[in-house]
Amino acid sequence: MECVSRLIEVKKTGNPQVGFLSFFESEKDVPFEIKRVYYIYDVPAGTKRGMHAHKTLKQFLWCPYGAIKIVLDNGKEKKEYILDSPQKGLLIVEGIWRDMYWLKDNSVLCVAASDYYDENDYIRDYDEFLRLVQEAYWKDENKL
Ligand code: T46
Repeated sequence: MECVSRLIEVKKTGNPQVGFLSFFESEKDVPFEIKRVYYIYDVPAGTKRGMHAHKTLKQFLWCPYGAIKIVLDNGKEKKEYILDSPQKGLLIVEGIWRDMYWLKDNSVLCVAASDYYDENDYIRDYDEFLRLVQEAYWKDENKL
């Protein structure tokens, strides 16, 4: 599976009478082994989070409730996604700066990650991120 940041449709089963169930599987629907899951909640509308990139981490984001705008930036171009449906998942590969904007109160952001938490994997300084892009720290240019 090509490792490019992109939307991935999450499968669903069910019907309006009993409701729906959505699911995805590690290394099948999401192109990495999932080692960690976390979620962000009770966030007021208008909040901006993120503002960092990862050296190696790949992540899969979905919003089961509410609406969240995600802006991805590979240091050369930016692309915007709205996660506003439980069927929309967003794959973010390594070397991508991300900003997340809560569009509605209490929107929930869920994340499946390719590795355990490690603060050393974060790049939280945008100038440092741009420098690493210029130095081709990520060998394959991370397309959006
Ligand atoms: C990302 C976006 C989508 C932990 O202790 N363990 C964890 O697994 C995580 C994810 C975070 N933390 C700590 C680190 C910080 O002290 O929780 C605090 C808040 O993290 P941060 O400010 O990085 O949160 P966001 O919402 O800006 O970013 C998070 C993830 O950290 C990040 O990897 O890509 O969600």
